[in-house]
Amino acid sequence: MRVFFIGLGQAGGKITDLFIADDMSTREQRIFKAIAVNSARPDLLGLKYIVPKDRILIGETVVRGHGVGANNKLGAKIAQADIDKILSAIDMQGTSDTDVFMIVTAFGGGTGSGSAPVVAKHLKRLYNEPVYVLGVLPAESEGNVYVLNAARSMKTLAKYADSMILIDNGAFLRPGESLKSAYHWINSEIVKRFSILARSGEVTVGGAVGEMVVDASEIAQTINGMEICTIGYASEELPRSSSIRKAFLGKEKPDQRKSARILSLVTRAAKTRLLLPSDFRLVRKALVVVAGPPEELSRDGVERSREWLEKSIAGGEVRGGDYPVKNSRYVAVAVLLGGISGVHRIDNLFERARKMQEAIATGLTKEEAKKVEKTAQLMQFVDDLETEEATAEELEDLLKDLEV
Ligand SMILES: Nc1nc2c(ncn2[C@@H]2O[C@H](COP(=O)(O)OP(=O)(O)O)[C@@H](O)[C@H]2O)c(=O)[nH]1
Ligand SMILES: [Mg+2]
Repeated sequence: MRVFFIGLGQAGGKITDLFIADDMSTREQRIFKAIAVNSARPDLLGLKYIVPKDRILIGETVVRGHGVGANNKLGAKIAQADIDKILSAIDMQGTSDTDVFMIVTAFGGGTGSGSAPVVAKHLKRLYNEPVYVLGVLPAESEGNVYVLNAARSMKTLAKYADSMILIDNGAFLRPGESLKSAYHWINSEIVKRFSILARSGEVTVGGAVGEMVVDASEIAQTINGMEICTIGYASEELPRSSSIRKAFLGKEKPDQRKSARILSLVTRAAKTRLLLPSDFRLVRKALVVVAGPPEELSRDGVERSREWLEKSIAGGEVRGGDYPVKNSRYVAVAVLLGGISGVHRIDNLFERARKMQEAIATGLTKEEAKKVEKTAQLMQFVDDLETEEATAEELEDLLKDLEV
């Protein structure tokens, strides 16, 4: 799948930069194009792989290269004012070989979250290709201004974008790890996962063509019209081959082993390794891509994984394919889930955004609103008291502590 990335704001730009780095690092033909758009000049200067002519500064007459802070209403306005600058930068690179547009942004900030709906609207107006969004949600620990930004941006994007692939910034934070120090590996994780999906079907050199490739239309069939999507991933390092190991494994049926490995990776990816934590069973469609050295790929493994997903998810529409990578020492699977419902994180985000908006409307200052919200937020970590009648065992339990 040939992708034109439009990286908006700081996080969007950094993630897009990594997609281009990833594209340059493979021996395959280049399949990614990109521009980066920002109202903050220093953020654009920090990019490494997107060439300077493809870094677009917007809102210069208004904020003079200093950014819009976390004001995404201003972000939307300056994107609208400079939309021609953005569109012509896309047009100059050429879009005749583009299968999809991918807007990449964090939802919490000002520039990216504000400009994303504006850019999506105009891309839909001008092009026939699908317009997707890779969007980073603020972590649960981040402030309410970010949360309100995210809610506004996502609500508006739902009108224009064909689908949103979501990442929760807090999803894999290890205890004690700061969010800032995790940015780089979160970004790499996003790029690694989406690249596997995009590259299956584009392998052209090296002779290793996938047995079952996944093309842009299959990805489209999985996520088009699905508001909320995400990606799961799991991988296993292959043991180094040695004559000793071969002697030990001599009696095993290798095909069965390959197939079982793939099924177990797919199960892990879907159950516990989603970029947006959610219940994989409440999903309408799915697509599996297995990447690894050609000799470790297994059609049977992909088929069994598809069957397992078909049985497990609510919708039951599942596609699958592979992506041979010569000399790779890993087998990895990426699972794209389309049409997720009942996501606690999203409901919680819109609830917090509503409260924040109400607080602002009732005339509280930002500081006061923050205090109100902080208390509400802290409360949620404390258990409620049981107000129902106690059962005999509960009562006994409670009396134990009393030492009477
Ligand atoms: N995953 C990730 N999140 C980031 C990164 N930089 C900032 N963020 C998050 O993005 C949000 C702020 O958006 P940012 O892109 O800085 O704002 P903008 O430049 O105004 O669009 C917050 O939720 C941050 O936690 C990054 O490099 N990676
Ligand atoms: Mg920032």
